[in-house]
Amino acid sequence: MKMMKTALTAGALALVPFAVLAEDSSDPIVIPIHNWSSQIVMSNVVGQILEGAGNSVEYVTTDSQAVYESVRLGDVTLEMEVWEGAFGASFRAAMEKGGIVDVGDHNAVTREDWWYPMWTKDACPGLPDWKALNDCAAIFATPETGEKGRYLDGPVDWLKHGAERVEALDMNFQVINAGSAAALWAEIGAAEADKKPIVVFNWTPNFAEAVWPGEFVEFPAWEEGCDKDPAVGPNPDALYDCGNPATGYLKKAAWDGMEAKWPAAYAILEKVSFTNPQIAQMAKLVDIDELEPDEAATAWMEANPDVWSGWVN
Ligand code: TMO
Repeated sequence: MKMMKTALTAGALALVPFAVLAEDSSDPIVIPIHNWSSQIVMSNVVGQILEGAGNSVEYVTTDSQAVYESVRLGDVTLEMEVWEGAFGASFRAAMEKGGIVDVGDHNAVTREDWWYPMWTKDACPGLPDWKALNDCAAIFATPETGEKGRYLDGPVDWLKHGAERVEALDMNFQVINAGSAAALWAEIGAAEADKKPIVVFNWTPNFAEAVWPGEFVEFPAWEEGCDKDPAVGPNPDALYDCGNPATGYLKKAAWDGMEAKWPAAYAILEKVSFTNPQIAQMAKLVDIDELEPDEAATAWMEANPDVWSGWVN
């Protein structure tokens, strides 16, 4: 936008529609950061793209559910990873209240659910069926969970409703929440040497799929309303008696004032779209290669200029 202004004479300017001339505010675009690596790196990639386009950017660490209220109120400007399974409910609730816009889908298909590394299947051959998993509960028992199988769920703010699902499907499992994503990877890594059967929360796209072949547990298929209407799903009296969406979306969202305040940045955000392999690669740069998120973003951009340069021009 700035370049266009200096390149045009005053006479030509008068002919250009106002909207084209509107310049982005110099106020910082506030980008929220959460607690899994692809989101952190992707947010830094988009932040660096916007800085390259002349915007000012600020990062804030926020709760991954409360962020939808923050976007709606304009306290943060956008959200780069709206995962249908974990955040669909909070996103829909914010959309109903107003103030947040759906800025479109990444070219990605997501899944988040109970998952096991493939060696677990040797000890429980009926997998991936959830009933077979339940029949094998004893092989997942630990001192911490007594007779019950241990399921290591994600950090609480991902609101996976693991305990409600165990209750709704009458499963012989106890749900433990991991303190961080790193605790999930540590659990898988520790089980690997002895090929100990484990079941943990995991998702795709993620770096983990390239490191540990595995499968998602097949629960009763997700149906719209499974988290709102007890009648939906196999247990007529319970919510959360379904798996998460097996082919979920990954959306971008923004404060509905963003387009007017930062029109050029908003136009870039509309074009941004990452694929499953690109997102898995962003996570790998942090979780395997141990780069800092801002370094990972820079490295990713240097390796993939053809992916993002077209979004800026
Ligand atoms: C929200 N997450 C991708 C960690 O499932």
